[in-house]
Amino acid sequence: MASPTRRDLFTAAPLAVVPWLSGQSVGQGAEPPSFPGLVVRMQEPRNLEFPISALNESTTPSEQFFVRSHFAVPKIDRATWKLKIEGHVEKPLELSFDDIVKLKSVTKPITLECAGNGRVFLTPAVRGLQWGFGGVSTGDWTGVEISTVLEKAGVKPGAAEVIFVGADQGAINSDPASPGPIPFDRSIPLDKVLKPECLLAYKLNGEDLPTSHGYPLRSIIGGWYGMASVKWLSKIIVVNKPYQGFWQSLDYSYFERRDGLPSLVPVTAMDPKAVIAKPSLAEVVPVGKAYRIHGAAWAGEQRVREVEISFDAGKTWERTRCPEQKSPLAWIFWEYSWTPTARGPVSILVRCTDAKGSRQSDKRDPDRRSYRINHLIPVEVTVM
Ligand SMILES: Nc1nc2c(c(=O)[nH]1)N[C@H]1C(S)=C(S)[C@@H](COP(=O)(O)O)O[C@H]1N2
Ligand SMILES: [Mo]
Repeated sequence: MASPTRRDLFTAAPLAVVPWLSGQSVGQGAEPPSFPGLVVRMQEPRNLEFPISALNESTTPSEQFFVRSHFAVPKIDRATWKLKIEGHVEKPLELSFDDIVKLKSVTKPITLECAGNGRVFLTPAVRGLQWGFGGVSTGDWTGVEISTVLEKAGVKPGAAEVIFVGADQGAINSDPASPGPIPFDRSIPLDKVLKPECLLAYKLNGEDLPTSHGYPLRSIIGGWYGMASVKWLSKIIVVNKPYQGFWQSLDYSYFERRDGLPSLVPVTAMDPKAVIAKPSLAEVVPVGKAYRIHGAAWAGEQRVREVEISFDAGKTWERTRCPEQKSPLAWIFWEYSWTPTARGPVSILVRCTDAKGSRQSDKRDPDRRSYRINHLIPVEVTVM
């Protein structure tokens, strides 16, 4: 076993009694990072939200990265663990962890957002984890391009999708229920999975994957909502027909209108979204002084074209300062210098437009069920 990561130390004890430990730096006189802590969205299995007001590094520190787990974290011994690659391939494989790290590796910053991020803002309220703005984080992921491993196995002609299976499992008893215990899994169409943003990742921010983020190996499907990136990988199955597993049919699916009829399709790429880190809801902002409003924006497989801000419920919009996005896969930080001139309540809106012109809407589309939540959410503050 590798030495415990900071996340291991952190999750080993109840949140409330864990002092802020920064691994190696403890005892070396280094300043511990200042961070308001994670928000518990579910105790067991542990699901944790990144408090968006703490946003200040474009790569989220590993111990602050949001956690979304449907089942208990599986115990895996990396020394005996194997990744199976089977199905519609010329040569089924069983790779050890050492086999995988010997392959050519890449490191990329990639943003993961849970498809239910922002669910607490839905009215009427719906079931599911009540995420605020922070079911999203960006990591520096190191691993092997999935195409490298699929090439070794030799994908047979006619392959359509690749299923990624996690080692975690359990039964979902709430409606819709699973047919008994099932693993967490997800298929990805072949044309997406062969792209360079699709990785088998074994490091987050330069260290072994923390247990809660998929140790020892997970898939990362850049540009897509988090449910596509399977943690604690155990098996990869190449299939010649679309897979309709629980996590992409009953769960994580939405209605697409085809010929005027609603048809259920799996959730895939992240929609354009801008979030405000500061000010927070109900913050008091001083009148007559410049205040730096800032936040993040991302648009899945597209680049962010612009982030705009409105102080009059969307009647007029102004551009924020927004750097050019180098890769669509990682969020960018935007900012706006605001000098409020009058006291009183102010409602702030931001909206993101992607390179294809797709823009956040002020209305919630009910066809999206409880996923893909990117309609405009005001942040109300008081100028005093
Ligand atoms: N094996 C497994 N993989 C999983 C999940 C899970 O419960 N089990 N949750 C998925 C969901 S819904 C999300 S949003 C991301 C969250 O990744 P993180 O916990 O590293 O932030 O993991 C995905 N991969
Ligand atoms: Mo998710």
